[in-house]
Amino acid sequence: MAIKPDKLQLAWQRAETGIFCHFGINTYYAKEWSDGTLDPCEFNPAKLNARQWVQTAKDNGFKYMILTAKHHDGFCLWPTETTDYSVASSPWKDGKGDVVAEFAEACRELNMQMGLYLSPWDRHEPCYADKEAYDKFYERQLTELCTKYGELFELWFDGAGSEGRKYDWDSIMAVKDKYQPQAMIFNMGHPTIRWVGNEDGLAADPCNYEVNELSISAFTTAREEASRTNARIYLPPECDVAIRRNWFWQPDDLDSLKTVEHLLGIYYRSVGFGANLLLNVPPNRDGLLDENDVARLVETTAELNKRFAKPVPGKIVKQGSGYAVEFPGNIEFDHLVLRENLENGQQIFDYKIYIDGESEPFTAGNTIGNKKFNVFKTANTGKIRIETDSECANITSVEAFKTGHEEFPGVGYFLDYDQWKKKAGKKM
Ligand code: FUL
Repeated sequence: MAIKPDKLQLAWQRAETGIFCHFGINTYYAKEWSDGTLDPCEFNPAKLNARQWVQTAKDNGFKYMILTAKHHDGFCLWPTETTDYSVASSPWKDGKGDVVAEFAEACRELNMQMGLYLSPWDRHEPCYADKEAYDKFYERQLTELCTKYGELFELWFDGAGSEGRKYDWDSIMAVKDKYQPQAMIFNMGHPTIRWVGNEDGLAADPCNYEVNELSISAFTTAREEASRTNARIYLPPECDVAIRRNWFWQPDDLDSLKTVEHLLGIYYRSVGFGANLLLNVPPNRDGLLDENDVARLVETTAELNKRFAKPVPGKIVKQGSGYAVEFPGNIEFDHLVLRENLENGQQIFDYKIYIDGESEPFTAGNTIGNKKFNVFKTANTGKIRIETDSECANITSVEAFKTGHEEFPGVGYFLDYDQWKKKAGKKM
């Protein structure tokens, strides 16, 4: 029996894409990780405009955003009562500013679903060494974030640096359950969604929503139980990836800004493989998204819109474990986008697609899930047949597209990636 997702998980899966914003003290010292000793005197995003972040995400079709309220260095983007290592000790707005509040307000105004990242690992806070004291400290920080800024769509618990550390997740999760019961929980505590297992933004086929273990970070092979009972649970994956080499804005990594082809490849292999995509586009030292990153996003969106502007929906008639799909007349198409009804859990693990009357499939795959892209040499027909391994499944939509792109984008990159993955023994 497949495990059923709850309504919140389904809504999260339907959101499909989010923008990640890594911003903090690191932004001002060209660092990716810092140890909690960097002086807040450099933090001064004089032109900070969270509306620009949110409008950019919205204009490019992203449905949620996540801001690093506190990264591993412990520096807080809101004036917390738990520590003075925060914006309150910076020159920005004479220590009276609150980045989380500005972000929350922009999300509210522009109707964007908002999420926050709160690193469990804290390299500044002296009480981190005292497990019990730190659990309380962390609960207080989470309480502030859960009570002061409105409704949260997702809470991001990054496992990096926490390998082997046991937190009192029952108490920490009680804070979330009390104040933000609807928020998705990324990967730690009592997770409702999971890390895909790499930071390249890539899922794989099959893309399984049911698991009983997960990797907490890229720096350990230790796998944690997904649930305390070790039962299989429904945990759809989120694929996080940075638009450049680094997560925080850096002055010297523009050369690594991903190409349109690369970003499309990531989209095909995350959203197009049934996972969510969380693309990091970091605010710079002015407190604005970098114009180069924004321009690249806009180009990528334009290409996606061009490819997927004109769906031809198929009429679906279910026949046992198969489906007869009829288009309005003979059409040419090189992409098929399928969706499965997930209300009763994930059901399809093998499918083949045929031109009606033919015995050899022209495309095939494993899972369908929230969304599945199939890319192939241009087909020309009005009728196709889909065979699956599940009688109780329901394919809810089949859309054909003529994109003019028969090649899976970024083929070279993906071949290399697969080889790299094999070598590194990565599991996705
Ligand atoms: C990792 C962190 O160590 C990186 O700095 C970044 O935040 C990334 C999203 O997750 O685990």
